[in-house]
Amino acid sequence: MQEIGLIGLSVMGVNLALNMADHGVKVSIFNRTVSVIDEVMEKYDHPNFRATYSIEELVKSLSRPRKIMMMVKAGQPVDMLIEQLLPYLEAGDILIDGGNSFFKDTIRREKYLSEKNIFYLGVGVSGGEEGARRGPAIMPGGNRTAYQAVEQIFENISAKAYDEPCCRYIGEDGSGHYVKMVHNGIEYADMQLISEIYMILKEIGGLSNDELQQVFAGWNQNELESYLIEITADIFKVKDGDGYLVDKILDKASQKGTGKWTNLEAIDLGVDISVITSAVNARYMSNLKSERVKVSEMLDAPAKTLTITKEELVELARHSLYVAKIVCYAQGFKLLDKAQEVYNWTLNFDEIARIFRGGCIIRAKFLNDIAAALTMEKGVQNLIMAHFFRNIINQHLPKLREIMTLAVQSGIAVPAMSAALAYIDTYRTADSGANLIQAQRDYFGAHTFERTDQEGSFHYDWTGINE
Ligand code: NBP
Repeated sequence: MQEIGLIGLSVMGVNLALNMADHGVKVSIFNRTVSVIDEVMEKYDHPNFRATYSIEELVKSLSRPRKIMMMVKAGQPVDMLIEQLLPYLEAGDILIDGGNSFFKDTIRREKYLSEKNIFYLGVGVSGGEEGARRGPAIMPGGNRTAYQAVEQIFENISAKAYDEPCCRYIGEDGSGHYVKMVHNGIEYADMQLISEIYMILKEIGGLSNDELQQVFAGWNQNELESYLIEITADIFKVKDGDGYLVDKILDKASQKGTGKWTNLEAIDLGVDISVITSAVNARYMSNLKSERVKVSEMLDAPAKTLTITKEELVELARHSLYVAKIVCYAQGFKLLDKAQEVYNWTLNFDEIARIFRGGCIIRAKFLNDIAAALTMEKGVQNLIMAHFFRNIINQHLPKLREIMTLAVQSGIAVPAMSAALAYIDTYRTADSGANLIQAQRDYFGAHTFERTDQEGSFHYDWTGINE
């Protein structure tokens, strides 16, 4: 009998199946378009694969309790597949959704299947094609006991960071998919921050692609070391004809929706994730290419002025990017913190940081520091308050201010960087301007206000002041 069934043989499914098979797991494979099954068998011919040509055949090929992983397009396909599988499943079987499903769908499906005594695991998988093949980061959510039946397989196939598997049980029902969603939100923000720094260096500093390649390769040797910085350095190497490929790529960024989910969710929960929000907005704006071209001819741009040396600009950029990245991860963890309260999960933040250290798109050296800070200062309300990070922010914040000034004076759009700076300034402001907002609310709507010098709720008859 086979140990696990995998349905959905597109990019992620095939590579995860191969990864499992390479780790000695006997995998039954199935795909809705059955010709794909033969193509996969022909191309890979793995001794641990068994091709099955119907849902029934797939289920019957598996040892009990059956473990079936779905790697299909998120949304309706998952619900349809569940209904197709249900007639063949028995109590105790374990159905796993490894796609990017919306966590509320996962909560609903888990409840629906648990009423039928079928376990449902919502598992976030990150790392794209290469990750799936060589070792992804895995974020499993659902019934803990059921998870133990697949824990060994998932830990074996996952990426390893510092000899630890990048796979830890996250929590109940939709928590694994939630953490994956927040991971993707951070990913959007991280990419936007890098792209803003690229524009500053290119437009204000006048750095060539060769110079940019060297800068990013150099940064990948220090505190900024990460997958996204590494691939950015690689991108600047690629020539195309007489120029570089990067310069010929249309500046319209696509998205599949997980960044939008993160933002909608943060708004619902009342958590400020402004860096992630700016990143999603920047992608929307990037798609207004023809309008942007028109407006570029209507509105004057300021002269780009570099008042420091190129080397100094690169150093400012390095430290500013680091501070902005800290804010973006801090916002992501703040959202997770609120989510555990709202959805009744117990999330282990240092473990989540450890998962992110390998296999996934946001893997970065400084996740070690995040994990260490969250371990040493358990319960810290915000990563920014942790000793290690507050020291870095205090040290480098003036550089972020300086580079923002340069960008603003030169008319370079830096929405995510400035959101990071604004978040810090808002967060470190003991006395904000919200007293005035409360006064306005009370003025036009009698919404009442609290006072700093007295307990209770107050209303003032503002309309009487001009009589
Ligand atoms: P896709 O997201 O492109 O989905 C294609 C697969 O879904 C095919 O196997 C297709 O079968 C199957 N499928 C569809 Br569409 N509708 C179906 C239905 N009603 N019943 C059964 N199967 C159906 O594949 P992917 O890019 O490999 O991603 C798989 C999952 O992993 C997604 O949820 C994705 O968001 C997530 N993910 C992707 C990445 C990535 O880098 N691509 C990374 C992390 C997570 P067919 O061949 O018959 O059309």
